[in-house]
Amino acid sequence: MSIETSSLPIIYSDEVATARAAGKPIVALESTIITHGMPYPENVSTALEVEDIIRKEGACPATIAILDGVINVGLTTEQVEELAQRNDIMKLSRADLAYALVAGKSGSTTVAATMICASLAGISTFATGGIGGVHRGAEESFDISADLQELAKTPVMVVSAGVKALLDIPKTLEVLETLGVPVVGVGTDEFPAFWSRESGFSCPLRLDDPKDIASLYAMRKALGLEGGMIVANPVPEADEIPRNEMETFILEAISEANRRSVSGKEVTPFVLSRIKDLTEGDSLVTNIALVKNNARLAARIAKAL
Ligand code: PSU
Ligand code: MN
Repeated sequence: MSIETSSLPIIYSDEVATARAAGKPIVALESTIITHGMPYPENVSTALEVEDIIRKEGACPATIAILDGVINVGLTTEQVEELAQRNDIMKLSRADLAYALVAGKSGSTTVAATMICASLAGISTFATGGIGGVHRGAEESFDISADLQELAKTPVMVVSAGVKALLDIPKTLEVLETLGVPVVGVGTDEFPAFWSRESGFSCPLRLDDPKDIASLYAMRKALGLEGGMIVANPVPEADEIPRNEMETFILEAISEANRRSVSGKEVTPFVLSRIKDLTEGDSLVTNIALVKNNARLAARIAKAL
């Protein structure tokens, strides 16, 4: 533990440093999706392809992770490869981010931790797959993702395909409303359910133009409102798995998690991986498609900002 607590251990990749100096739009990307969200080698190919989509749109990608106690904003291909293959990487959120820095650990950043690091780096736009939320059965388990509180506090726009349908979607929407987090649908009146375009619940707000989304973010800042926003971008029709089809697999995966007493941070990775097996890989194909779709929109919003 040799890191001075008074100075912030943060470094930028050459690409991100150059973009910052030039005032070029930057899009943050999380790394938990690489270490805990997708299997190898799809996690690597997806991470690198998502970065390329952002570059093609004229913005700079900044994948964020903690490597040996240092916040890295922007990773090299080698660093992504290494993260994706190691199995000793912590899954970091608000509660343990500082611990990893002080203890010199390596960890991937969840939506919450990525928002914190992006905000420190002055990045306002972030693309992911789906944010964490209120788990089904939360009235017993109390399992509510720290991502929701982070959205209430940290001024970063998170582009996501709604929330994973394995969560309790109406409870998640209720908590977001309580916390004062705008949930903005793009091209839809319905809140999307990750693998499916529809959840059966409507989206509180709607804006279809990236410019308007950027204006909403600016208006919240002007009003002095803290916190971020959710930009809910449904998976493209060609890639979706319909809701009723997914529900069978979700119920099966959750009941298996309960039987095996999976809890805490392990729940989301366990259920995602079981769903992938139950769908014979189809859920992963959809997951990859929706992340790419979110990256494209995030780049457009970052440019408009
Ligand atoms: N979206 C995905 N795959 C993931 C995640 C999101 O497509 O693996 C991760 C994100 O990092 C999110 C985390 O912050 O799952 C939520 O974990 P939990 O439910 O334990 O808070
Ligand atoms: Mn949890």
